[in-house]
Formats: sequence, structure tokens, C-alpha cells
Amino acid sequence: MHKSILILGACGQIGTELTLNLRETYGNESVIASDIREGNENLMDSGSFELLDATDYDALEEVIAYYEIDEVYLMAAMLSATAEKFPERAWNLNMNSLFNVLNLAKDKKIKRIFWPSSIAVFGPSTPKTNTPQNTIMEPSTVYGISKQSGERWCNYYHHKFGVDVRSLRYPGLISWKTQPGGGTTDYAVEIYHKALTEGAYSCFLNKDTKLPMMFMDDAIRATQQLMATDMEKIGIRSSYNLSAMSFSPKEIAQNIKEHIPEFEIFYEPDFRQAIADSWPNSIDDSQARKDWGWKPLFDLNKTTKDMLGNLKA
Ligand code: AKB
Repeated sequence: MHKSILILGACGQIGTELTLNLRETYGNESVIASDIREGNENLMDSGSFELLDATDYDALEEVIAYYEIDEVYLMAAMLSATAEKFPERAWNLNMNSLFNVLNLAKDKKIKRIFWPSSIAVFGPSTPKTNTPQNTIMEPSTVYGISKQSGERWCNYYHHKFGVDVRSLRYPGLISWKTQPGGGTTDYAVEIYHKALTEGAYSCFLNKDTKLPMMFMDDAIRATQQLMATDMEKIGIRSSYNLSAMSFSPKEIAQNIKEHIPEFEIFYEPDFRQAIADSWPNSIDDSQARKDWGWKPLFDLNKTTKDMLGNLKA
């Protein structure tokens, strides 16, 4: 079936790879990329691009009508570390962009939405290990509060207005094509770059801070899989727990040392340590496995091999 897809925030870490993958699946002409700035060459050259602010309802409505869009992936967001510095801007971006797409779907201008949530919805009072799908959620960060509120709105719009919105609680995402920006889990990408360019890395988290992580290929596959799942199989309309691996800075450094024995890591925790301390160290994603057959393919060894190989190339 032909469908027309719009990616908001297409030039970011997830948006870039998602756009390229969706273009491979559905054809370049069917996937429209948009962002407030232009993206890398691959993205810009492979299909249509619109300069678009996801918080501008009228502009969004116009692009959706022009391209006769069926599905929207809302990847524009301010992440955890930056959001602590600009709380109001983070709230406005993260919430208004979501309301825009939810209202467009409510008014039948689009058929399906993907909106990413995060492990940041959990807080210090949440059980830390194997965190269940449904549990205590008292996020202590601006970003976490916006994601937790967003989840409640997604669930509300689905049950009240029949909006087909689907969501995943992404863990920290590791990728080599586009760098992340403004997150707490960004260290797990920076470390590979620094290992190759400088042979050393100064980490902004403590050595034993274990966090849930995932390689980008798995995250993109999970996203496409969820979006292609039959409506009746989707039992969760807030957001699904999603998991692949968990490790600490010390463990990823040891893993890198197997490829670069002289690599050194130093620890200089900053304000991001408190954010990381408020998050789970592992996630129970059995609901996603049961409802739509989720299964990760990348562990830390495979991720490190792929990251170092591709960054070197
Ligand atoms: C962040 O660190 O803010 C993000 C996230 C876990 O959602 N990568």
C-alpha cells in the first residue's frame, strides 16, 4: 500500500537514520524529511526536505496537506541535559509539537503517529533493576516530566478520540552516522569517537553508572516494527518499555580496550550524574516482546565492533 510519511526533526541522531531507512523501505519520494535546519548530504540528496518548525501548527498543517501525509514521526525534542538548562523552552518544544500532531490526527488530517518516549519517564523512586512496564513514575528531570506528560496525552488521545499514536521508551542510543546532542547517554557515543581520535576519554558520569542502552539499528528496527503492527496487537498506547543491553562507563571502556589496548578513561562527573542516577539501570521489555515480537540483535560486543569499524572507515 502506498503511504506518504513526514519526519519532524529529521536531521537529528535518530531522525537521520530513520528517514534513510524509511526511504529504503517505502521509496525516496514517499518520505518527506523536515527540520529547523538542513541535515547531512545523504539525507538532503535522497528525497524531499522542508524547513519546518514542529511547534508551528499552521506550517505543519500546510506541509501535511501539500504532500498528502498519512504518517508522522515526531523526532524533534530537547533532550535531558539541555532541557535542565532551558526548562521552559524544553517544555514548549516537547509538548507543543506533540499537541500539534495529536490534534492533526484527531481532526483526521493524518492517520498514524510515532512519538518517542524515553527511560527518562522513570525517576528516583522507580525500581531500578528490570524496571517493569507499569511502575512508580516520578521523573525528576524537565525532560522526563515532558515525556511522562506526553505519554499520558498519547494514551488520552487514543482512548478519547481514537488517535492511532504509537510510542517506545528509547534507552540511550548509540550510533555512528549522526552525533547525538544534549543527552545524558551521549557519553556512550562520544567515547568511541575519542577512543579513535585521542586514545583517551574524560567521562562526565561515574565509572559504575549503569544505564540501559541500544544500538541505533535495533532502535530503528523496533520503530518500524511497531509502526507496521496490526492495530489490535498494540496493547500499550502510552509507550512501550524497550531494552537491548545495559552497561556502565567502566564496562564500555573495557570493551573498547579489547580493540584499542592503550585506550584510557578518566572520570569527571558533572551535573549529568544526577540525571543518570535518577534513571533505571535495566528495563523489562516483555510486553513489547509479547505484543509485537520485539527482539534486539545488538549486544555491547557487537555494538563496539560496529561503531569502531564504521567510525574508522
Ligand atoms: C538522553 O540522554 O536524554 C536521551 C534519553 C535517554 O532519552 N538519550
